[in-house]
Amino acid sequence: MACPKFAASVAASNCANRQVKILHPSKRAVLLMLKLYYALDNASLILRLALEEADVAYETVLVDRAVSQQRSPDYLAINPTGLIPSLVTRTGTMAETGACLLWLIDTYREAKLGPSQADAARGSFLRWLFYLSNTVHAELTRIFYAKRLVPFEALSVHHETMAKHVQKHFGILDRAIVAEARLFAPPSAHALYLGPLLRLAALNPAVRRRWLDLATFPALKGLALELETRPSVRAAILAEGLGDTPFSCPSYPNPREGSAL
Ligand SMILES: N[C@@H](CCC(=O)N[C@@H](CS)C(=O)NCC(=O)O)C(=O)O
Repeated sequence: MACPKFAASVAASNCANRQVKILHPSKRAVLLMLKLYYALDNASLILRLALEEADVAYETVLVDRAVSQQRSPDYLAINPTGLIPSLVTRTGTMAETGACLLWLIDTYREAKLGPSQADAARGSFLRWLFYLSNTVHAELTRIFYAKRLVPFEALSVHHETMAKHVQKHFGILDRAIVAEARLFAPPSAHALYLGPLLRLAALNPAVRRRWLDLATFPALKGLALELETRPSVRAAILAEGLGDTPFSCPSYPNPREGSAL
């Protein structure tokens, strides 16, 4: 998720996925399979990993951020927040990464993305899922979108403050991975969420420098390395040009077609 600075980079895609024109809901034909609205190296990567883990048929629709397609009337009809990802299912259109993950967890039980409602670990699992979604992910985006949030002269202080916040969250998660290993072990949705968040954090400088040292968070680093051995990640690497170590030692994507900005 090479967020800032790469918005305008539209290279020839080696992406294996079919790209489909965004259609207004009223024009859509009956859906035969899940449809992921994505942009290369955006938060949609999290759902791509979950779909791959679930081994379910899905198609992808590129939301072309180079032309701000996420703000087009047709995309806003799918997701009024104008954010990526969105997921079209046979029971309706969804958005918000955490909500989509929860739906996938409960719909594709055999994928073991998370505990069932009957499992005693469900409460703790949900606690961390919501923390990832409403705190860690949300605060990370305040680093990427700093220019939308604060005036130019406040950027530096804003970056420093938010970087400290996110580092504190990663510290909490580093300890939780050790204390509640079963909840976080791949293919847990937590792992699928955390890998791409680590990538986002590593590739997006706060105060014009890389600010995240994964060596400081050994459990997170171990989780990233374990994740990278999974076929779901290999499939995502192929589709989005993420390089061999997309989470433990990320580099900017090739093709650099998308942006989280
Ligand atoms: N709360 C949303 C956040 C998703 C998000 O921030 N998506 C970014 C890409 S990583 C986006 O769509 N940005 C487009 C924009 O802000 O215009 C979720 O959990 O799905």
